[in-house]
Amino acid sequence: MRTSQWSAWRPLVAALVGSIAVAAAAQSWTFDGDAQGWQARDLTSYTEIGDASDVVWNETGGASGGYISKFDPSVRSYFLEAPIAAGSDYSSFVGGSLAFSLRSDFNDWVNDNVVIFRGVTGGVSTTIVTTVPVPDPTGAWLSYTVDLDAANFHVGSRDGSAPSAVQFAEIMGSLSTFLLPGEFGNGVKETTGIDSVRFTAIPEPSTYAALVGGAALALVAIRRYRRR
Ligand SMILES: [Ca+2]
Repeated sequence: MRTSQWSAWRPLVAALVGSIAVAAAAQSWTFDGDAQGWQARDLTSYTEIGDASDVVWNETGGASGGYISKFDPSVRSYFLEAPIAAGSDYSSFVGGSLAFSLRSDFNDWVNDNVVIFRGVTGGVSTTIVTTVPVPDPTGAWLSYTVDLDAANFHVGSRDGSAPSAVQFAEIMGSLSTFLLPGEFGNGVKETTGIDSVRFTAIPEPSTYAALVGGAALALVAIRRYRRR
C-alpha cells in the first residue's frame, strides 16, 4: 500500500476502531500509576467485611507495568477491595467476564480462594462468591477469567445455592463490594499481588448491528476510493 493510499484510509480505520472500542464496554484497573484507590480488607466471614488497610503499590514487576500487593495483615482471611461506590451499576457486565492477574508466594490455604461481590436483591444486601484456582507458589503471575453468569456463583458461602439470573443481575446492578482473594498462606506469611483487573461486557445485538453497519459503510467508501 502506498503512503498516499494509507492516509486516505486512516480516518475510516480510526472510525472502525473507535466503534469497536465503544462496543467492548469495560471497567479496568492497571495499577500502572498508583494503587487506584484499592485497599485490603480483613474478613471474619464473607458476609462481614472487616478492617481496611493500605496496599503497597509497586511501580514495576506486575503482569504488565505496576501492580498492587499486600502482606497478610492478620490470622483472619484478607482480600483486596476495589473502590466501588455503594450502588454501582455493573449489570452491563452480566454475561460478560471479569479478568485479573494474581500472584502469591504460598498456596497452602485453599479455603478462601474466592471472588466476592455484594449488592442488593429483593431489598436485601446479599453476598455472592465464586471459587477461583489457587496461584502458583513460585510467585508467577497467573491470569484468571471469571464468567459473570449466575450459575457460576453461590449465595453467602462457597457451598451456597446459586442466585437466580434475576437476583444475579440485581446484585451486579447495585454493587457495594468487589473483593479479590489474598489469603493463600496457612498462617501469616504470604504476600499476594493483583494486576490487570478488567470487566468486559458482551456487546449487545444493537451494538453488533452498528458495527456491521459501520464496516459496510467503510467498505463502500474504500471501493469508491479505489475506483477513482
Ligand atoms: Ca499493571
